Amino acid sequence: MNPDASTAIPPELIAALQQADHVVVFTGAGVSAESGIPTFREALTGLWQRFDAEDLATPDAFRRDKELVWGWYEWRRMQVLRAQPNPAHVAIAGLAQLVPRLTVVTQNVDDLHERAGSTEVLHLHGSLHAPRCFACGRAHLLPPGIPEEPEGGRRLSPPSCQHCGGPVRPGVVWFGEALPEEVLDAAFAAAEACDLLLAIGTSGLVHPAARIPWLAKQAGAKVVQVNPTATALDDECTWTLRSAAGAVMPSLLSGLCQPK
Ligand code: BV8
Ligand code: ZN
Repeated sequence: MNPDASTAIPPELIAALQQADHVVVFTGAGVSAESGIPTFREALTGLWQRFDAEDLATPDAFRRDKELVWGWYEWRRMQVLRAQPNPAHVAIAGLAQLVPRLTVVTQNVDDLHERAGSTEVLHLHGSLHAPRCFACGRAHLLPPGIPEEPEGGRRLSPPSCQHCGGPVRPGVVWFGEALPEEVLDAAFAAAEACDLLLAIGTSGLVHPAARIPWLAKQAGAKVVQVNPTATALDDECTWTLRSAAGAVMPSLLSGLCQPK
């Protein structure tokens, strides 16, 4: 049973962080929510309201209607470019200065961890900023700047690959696609080697990423969850901080800075 589902930071958690050699911070869409980036389910608003995420975030969806899918991702990329890292991203980058080693393993496709100063970041599901050709796989360089708010229905024709003329796709891992093997292996290895894993803003529904906290726990690490709502992880955690990440992560950091 989870001994402490509260927003106060248990002193034992601060002590565990002070003694940790390697911390893994595992994040989902919730860590970017306070930057104004809708979580995955919320991202289906407006034109995309009538779709399920799994209807748009798949190779078949792109084959069926590449303008609809490219329009959705360009809308999301525009939101990320307009957004700023929030106090949670900043606190996670600050935490890395206070422990011997910290690895960020994120399911998110934004670059807010990096823009907040995190340096060791593993992107399990790719990035909005790394589009590539759907046909030949070559990376595609997007024009600099923030894409204009697409007119009308937000359908956009994807650019064509300069090498083979194929359609350019978002650089994310879609449902039904394998995660990048070397990234997943590194994430699993970090989970199995760490002393403490912080799971922040994830519902823990998407596999194989959802295995990360369980691997850490099985290997003997303490697992801490930061989430305002209940998830499948609740009963597996040593501590649950029932709070928004942007509210509680700065307090965790300042607690760590107190003299031992
Ligand atoms: C694969 C990129 C095989 C795209 C994403 C085993 C069991 C069941 C299903 C499967 C399984 N194995 C595979 C599957 C199928 C599938 C899957 O997991 N389906 C789910 C829906 C059941 N998995 C796959 O298809 C994976 N591929 O397994 O391939 C294979 C192997 C070899 C060869 C070929 C194939 C690929 C999965 C990757 C999909 N791509 N993202 C894009 O972004 O468009 S996943 C996408 O959804 C996001 O990246 C995110 O990770 C995930 C969930 O989105 P959200 O719900 O928004 O976010 P999250 O879950 O993190 O929830 C938000 C949380 O934040 C909530 O709990 C909320 O309370 C909290 N919150 C809100 N505000 C705050 C907050 N917390 C803190 N502070 C706040 N302020
Ligand atoms: Zn190509």
